[in-house]
Amino acid sequence: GGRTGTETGAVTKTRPKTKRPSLYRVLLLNDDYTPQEFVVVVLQEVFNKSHEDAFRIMMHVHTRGVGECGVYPYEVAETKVTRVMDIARKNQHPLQCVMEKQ
Ligand code: TYC
Repeated sequence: GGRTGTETGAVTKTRPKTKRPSLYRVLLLNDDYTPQEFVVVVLQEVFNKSHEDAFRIMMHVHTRGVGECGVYPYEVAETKVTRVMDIARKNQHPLQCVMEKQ
């Protein structure tokens, strides 16, 4: 921590104010039309998952309706959501990806 002199000459202790970035969960939503293998490839490419982990996450979303792809600082999460939505739209799949504060 630091020490700061005040007007009166008193010396007060201060805390180091290094605020950690807020974290956001990136979620994939199920739908009836996006092919399973497409979702697996997206999870591998955008979220750097192994094929095994990607398949597990895809099946979780498929059966439960929603699932977590990862937890990231705001800007990283936002970029991943945008990448997923762009790839889905380009391939004309209705796949939805959202983020929420953890
Ligand atoms: N439910 C889709 C199907 O049966 C597969 C799927 C899984 C779609 C996960 C979206 O986020 C998703 N083809």
